[in-house]
Amino acid sequence: MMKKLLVTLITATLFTFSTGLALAVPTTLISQGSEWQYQQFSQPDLWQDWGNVGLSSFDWANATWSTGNAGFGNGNSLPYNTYWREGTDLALQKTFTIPTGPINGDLTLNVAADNGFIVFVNGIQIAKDNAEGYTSIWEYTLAIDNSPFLAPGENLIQVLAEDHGAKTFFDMKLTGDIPPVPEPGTILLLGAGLVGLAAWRRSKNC
Ligand SMILES: [Ca+2]
Ligand SMILES: [Ca+2]
Repeated sequence: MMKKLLVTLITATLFTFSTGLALAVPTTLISQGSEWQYQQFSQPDLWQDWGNVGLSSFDWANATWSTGNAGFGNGNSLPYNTYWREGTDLALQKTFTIPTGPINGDLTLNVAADNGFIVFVNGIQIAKDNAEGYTSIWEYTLAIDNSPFLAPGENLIQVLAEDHGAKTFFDMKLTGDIPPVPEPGTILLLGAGLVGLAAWRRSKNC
């Protein structure tokens, strides 16, 4: 009778716990319209040597940061929150928090950019593209392998955005499947289950 009860309790506990881990929920790590630190610049003009543009193309350490919400743009084709002057480029940075780890599978990066963008996370380049013509929400949908560069806690994202004339725009969104933090009740139940399991094994060995 006691053994049956323990086995039921352990089974229920492990099922609850594993179900909680498996049901990762779509989580927005960076949302559209987020607040960023940014600096506009025209030297160097990223477009002049786009193929070689990388993290070191901008002096991040000595930047003069302003704070503004995406989208960054001009004109009125896409509504924007922060003015980005034609013909200049943008450096942007912000931190985002991964509440638990690990993430299940790839992240999804959505970008709207006129004309080009490069994204770095924790110093590693994860995306780069450039196109003529205006952009749209979302012109780019990219699968980003999460494993090499992301960690639970605070992560740094940096972006170089390029314009080479007329209208400008930049905004992005980063989403992923994040396992929920187990509820305290689940942890207690798991603890009780493990204690029960230990007691049952002890009684079997006696
Ligand atoms: Ca430019
Ligand atoms: Ca443009």
